[in-house]
Amino acid sequence: MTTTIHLHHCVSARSFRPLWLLEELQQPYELHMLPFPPRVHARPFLELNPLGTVPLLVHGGVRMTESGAICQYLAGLHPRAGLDVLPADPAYGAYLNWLHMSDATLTFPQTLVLRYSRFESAERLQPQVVEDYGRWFLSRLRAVETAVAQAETLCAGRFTAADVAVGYALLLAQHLGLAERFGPATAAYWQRLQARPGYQRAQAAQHAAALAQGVDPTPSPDLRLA
Ligand SMILES: N[C@@H](CCC(=O)N[C@@H](CS)C(=O)NCC(=O)O)C(=O)O
Repeated sequence: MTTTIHLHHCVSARSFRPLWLLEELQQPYELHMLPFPPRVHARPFLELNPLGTVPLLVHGGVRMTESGAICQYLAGLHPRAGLDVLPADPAYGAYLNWLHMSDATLTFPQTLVLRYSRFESAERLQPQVVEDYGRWFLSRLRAVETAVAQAETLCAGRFTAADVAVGYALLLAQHLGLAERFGPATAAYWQRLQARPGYQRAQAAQHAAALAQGVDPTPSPDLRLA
């Protein structure tokens, strides 16, 4: 008997990374939708994850809360799907670098944009922080622009979990109104990612699960354009 994968998720939050990867892998899972932020609107979730953050992935005795690590874990469990890059592959280092860069370097400045444009009370909003960290994010996208100007995907000459992890930063940038400032190669790459059936299935899955579980299916006001 296979062990069920449980993914705790908020619409269009970082937990979209593992959701998208599960759809690319075409593996079964149970999706548990939460209102955003769960810390405020779903207090019992704190018993499962004291941080109150999503994703939370539970797979038998395995419990994970970092979206990049979950992508690596799931891709590694299903090597025949080809979304993983093995240590013997010359692209292994680049693969790990993109997986880690996706959150530590790319989503991190976006979090400051979110916080100081949406999360804080009116008197604590910081337009200068929003502009500075928006620009910082865009300058860090130069790594992506350079890579996808030369190839269809980030590494290994094929679509991997790294494209899912970095692709989510592009989705969040779109919600933040930063996508118009993508370089041409990044904009074309983002179009290719959105055209993937796995990406579209993940979007459809979160929408259907939100409706079925009584959660607002639109991204939280904190995650979409004001
Ligand atoms: N580094 C973690 C960050 C997880 C995280 O901060 N998730 C956000 C959603 S995008 C969250 O749950 N925020 C709610 C909160 O901080 O209360 C990851 O990549 O998964």
